[in-house]
Parts: sequence; structure tokens; C-alpha cells
Amino acid sequence: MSDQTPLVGIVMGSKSDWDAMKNASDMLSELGIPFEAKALSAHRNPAQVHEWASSAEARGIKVIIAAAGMAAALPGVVAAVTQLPVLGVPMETRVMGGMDSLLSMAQMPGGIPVGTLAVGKAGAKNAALLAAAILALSDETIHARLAAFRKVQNDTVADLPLD
Ligand code: RP5
Repeated sequence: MSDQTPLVGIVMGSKSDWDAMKNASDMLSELGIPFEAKALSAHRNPAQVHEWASSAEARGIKVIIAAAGMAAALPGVVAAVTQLPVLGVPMETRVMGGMDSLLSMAQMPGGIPVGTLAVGKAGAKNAALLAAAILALSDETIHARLAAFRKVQNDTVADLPLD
């Protein structure tokens, strides 16, 4: 996080989601994108979720990343009260491995979209990269940083320990 106005808001249903969601914050930090991160629950403190999500656009947030596990209502609840793009990250779960979170999040009824990513750490990282791509449409600095990240990624595929 930085002193700049956050452009991305990360919200997760529980502190227990942080291990996975740290991958989103690490990726945003690497790209120099200011963000805020909070644990707020759609079922444990719904009033705070409503307050946070409905005020996000006015606070300067451009993209929201919302993570939740199990019934995973949080991204849909957030998307219901803001017009900002909401990227959902389904959390891995003990009983169903995250299939529960994935289907809860991806199967939004028509009208209120949640752009759902992969389950767990890869989804968290990709949510940050997709948020960066959205921001890059109107921000040349982020566009250049994302391009640089992708070039390094492209150029280092062969640097795996192959021997
Ligand atoms: C969801 O329930 C959270 O997003 C989390 O993935 C899951 C379990 O939460 P805890 O019981 O660990 O707080 O709301």
C-alpha cells in the first residue's frame, strides 16, 4: 500500500483469505498500483460491506477485487451496490476444494456481473493483472509497467532450471 489514493480496492470475506489474496497485493505493488485491502464479510458485517462498496467510486477506486470462499456471496453483494468493475476470486475450501466458491461467484444471474478468475492464488495474481489492464486503458504509466512485466515474463520462460 502507499500514500497515493488507492485505485484498486481489495476486499475479502475473512482474514483467512489473506494467504491467497496476498498474491494480488504483491502483484499490484510490483506494478506500482496503489490499493487498499480489507476483510469484510457479506454475512458477518453486511452494513460495512455496503458502506465500503457504495463509497468506493467516490473515494477514487477504479476496480474492485473481491475474494470469498464457500457460499462466496461477497463479490455479488459488492457488485450490486457499485458500478465499478468487480473481479471475483474464489477461495480454495476444505470440503469442496473451491468448486463451491467458483460456482457461487461465476453463476451470477444476468444483470449484475462479477468477472470471476481462477480459484486461489493464481486467480488472485490474475485479478491484479486484469485490474492493471483495465487501468492501463486510461493510464500510460500503468500501461508501460504492465508491458514491461509481460516482456520479462515472456523472456524468462526459458530460464527454468532445465538441467
Ligand atoms: C468466507 O468464508 C470467507 O471468504 C472465507 O473464505 C470462508 C471462511 O471464513 P472463516 O470462517 O475462515 O472466517 O466468508
